[in-house]
Amino acid sequence: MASLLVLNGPNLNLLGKRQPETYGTTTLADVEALCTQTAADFGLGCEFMQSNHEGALVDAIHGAKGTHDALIINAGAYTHTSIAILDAVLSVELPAVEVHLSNVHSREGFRHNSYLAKGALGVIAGFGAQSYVLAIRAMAERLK
Ligand code: CA2
Repeated sequence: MASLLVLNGPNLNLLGKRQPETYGTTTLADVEALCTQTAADFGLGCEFMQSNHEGALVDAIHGAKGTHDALIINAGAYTHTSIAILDAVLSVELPAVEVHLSNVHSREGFRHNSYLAKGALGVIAGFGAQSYVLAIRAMAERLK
């Protein structure tokens, strides 16, 4: 069975607990359950993790090689700053989709650049937790 690693970056552990006007009331545990169910619907395994630390995210991406077949990544604010995460994605040569809960392009200018996008097959943003569902669906098609 092919397997996905769904990675979440800094502050996403606060989802559903703070700033509901921006990020909604769905918790990260809800997002994990949705991802696990969606992956299973497509016959895929799913590991889900979150870290507030850039190096831990880099380590998780390295660890995915040989364990998982594809990456779904919401790198949070590191999307806009981290060449290290981009380099990690490029180094493992696994297909990756970048996801965001919010529409980063309708927000502040500093959220418009994504280093990570340069290593991603595509980017899905603005659909809340459904962004993850759409990303898993797109990846499932790619892995067929
Ligand atoms: O829209 C997204 O998914 C983001 O990746 C979320 C990041 C933000 O820096 C990106 O530009 C877009 C921020 C995640 C912060 O999550 C929180 C959730 C609840 C309360 C506070 C922060």
